[in-house]
Amino acid sequence: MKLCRFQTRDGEIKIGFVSNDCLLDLTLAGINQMLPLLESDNPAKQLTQLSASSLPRIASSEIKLLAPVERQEVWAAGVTYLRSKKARMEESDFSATAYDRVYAAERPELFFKSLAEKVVPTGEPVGIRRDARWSVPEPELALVLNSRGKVVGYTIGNDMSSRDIEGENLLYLPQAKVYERSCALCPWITLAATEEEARAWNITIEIARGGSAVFSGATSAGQLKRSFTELAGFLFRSQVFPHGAVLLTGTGIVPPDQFSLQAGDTVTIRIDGIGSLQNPVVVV
Ligand code: DO4
Ligand code: MG
Repeated sequence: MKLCRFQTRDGEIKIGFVSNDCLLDLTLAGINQMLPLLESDNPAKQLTQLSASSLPRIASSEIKLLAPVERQEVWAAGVTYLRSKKARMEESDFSATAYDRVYAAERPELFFKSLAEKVVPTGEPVGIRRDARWSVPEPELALVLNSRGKVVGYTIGNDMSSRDIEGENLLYLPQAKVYERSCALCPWITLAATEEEARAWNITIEIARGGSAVFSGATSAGQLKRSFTELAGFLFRSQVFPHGAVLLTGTGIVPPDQFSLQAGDTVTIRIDGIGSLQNPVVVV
């Protein structure tokens, strides 16, 4: 069961619901925003109680899919897969112990990634910094959390990163991670999946240049070292999110060191159980 936000040809923003492979407009059911729905402990139950047959079907050619965030802050966890720890320790002698320690520590690395209004939807360009030499996408399973820190759904995030800036000095992390067009989210929020089900999903990425694949990689969400409740619990410690939050859970796929994104590349990320996120790349 999936939810989305979409824009009609006359500019209206609406909430959609995928039922039996059909996209249904939830306006007639009185649902004009995602947040109140995500605030209920079981949005999927609320949606199954709707009479889907009475809701208008939407043709995907008639609408533009938006990022599935309204006022949520987007945060990210880091160094949660062995692959990410290894790559980062190689990228920086200077910070290698910090990555090693945080992978093993009780407290995870969590950092602010984006305001909702800055999130890039599928189809629109993600950015590589003009002052970076080494830029990569990070394909990540993202947890959709309500204001009580409960995981109510899942989406796909791309935590675009400047590896040379991060590698030069860990204090530059906010510049390596938070810049124009550095965060993209898939349009779909999958509801009603347990942590056990979500950990069985495969995560894949393909980067195309001039019509050919220049990098592809895969992992499983099951390789994530920390539990979803652990990550959400730390994010909500001494912190409030009145509109909920989206938490990217870290990357388990890192391209080889000689690879850097270029303007004109296309990044496609897929996660079983959710769908796909595809963005061209521009220099910002
Ligand atoms: O420590 C830097 C960021 C790590 C990260 O974004 C990841 O592992 O996905
Ligand atoms: Mg990341």
